[in-house]
Amino acid sequence: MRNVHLLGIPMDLGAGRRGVDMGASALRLARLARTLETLGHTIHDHGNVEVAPAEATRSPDPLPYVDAIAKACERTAALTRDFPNDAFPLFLGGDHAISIGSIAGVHQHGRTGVLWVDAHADLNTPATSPSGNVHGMPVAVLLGHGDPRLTRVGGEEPKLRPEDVVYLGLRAVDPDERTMIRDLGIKAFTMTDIDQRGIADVATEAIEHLAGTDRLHVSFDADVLDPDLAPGVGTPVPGGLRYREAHLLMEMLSDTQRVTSLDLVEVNPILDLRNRSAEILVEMAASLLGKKIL
Ligand SMILES: [Mn+2]
Repeated sequence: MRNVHLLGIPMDLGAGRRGVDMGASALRLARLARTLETLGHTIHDHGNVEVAPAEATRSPDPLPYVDAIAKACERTAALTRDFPNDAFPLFLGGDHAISIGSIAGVHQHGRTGVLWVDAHADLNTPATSPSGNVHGMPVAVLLGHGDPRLTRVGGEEPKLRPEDVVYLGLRAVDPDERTMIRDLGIKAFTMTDIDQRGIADVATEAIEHLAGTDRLHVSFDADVLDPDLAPGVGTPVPGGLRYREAHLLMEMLSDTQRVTSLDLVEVNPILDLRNRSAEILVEMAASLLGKKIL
């Protein structure tokens, strides 16, 4: 049983569409804490990190919200650094830029491998990004590439090594990101791999690839799920993970007993249907934290 430390980061400054700042509330309303307590875990809810509202922080910078994003991520990293070493931090986004802070924080507790479960690679830099939205950049930032105001969150050093990152569920990758995945040698499993090999086989190889790190962080973007299943996401892409594929991945990760922290990001209640997407993400967290069918 784990000491689960919840931290909300109600931020939509990295996204192109507004509303994912309400994702943390939606996940709490979907009975996240109660569900995990029922499994026997102890919940420590640290509330939400302060995030400046978009209207108050927009600047003429090419990345108009970069200072506010950096500040919220810095706060996230600092709080996480102070969690006990055996804590299981669970971060409630917010858009995916929050992972710049969450992973900078958990990395202070040991070398961290990351399973990036996402339709997108989030590997753009300001030079390559078609949109300029920071939620498309967190993996690049954590590897040490991009705007220095972001790469230095939680310390100057890169927080991740390319060999410690695995993508799962990719299906919308920009040309420059494709080049960067190849150049850096990042392990990546696309939806095509999952279609051809099955999720069990892919999950097994992903987990094996990340066997060498002290910690294992799962960064779960709601848009990895098929939009028919989870419509309440900022950037829906057809052809995503089905219900049982996603659960089996979580169950297999749980069985390894190696996962030490989790992000749940990109739930957009404005686009959702009766909080369905948040409820599915709570189910995912439960499966990752030990919920079994039998
Ligand atoms: Mn993402």
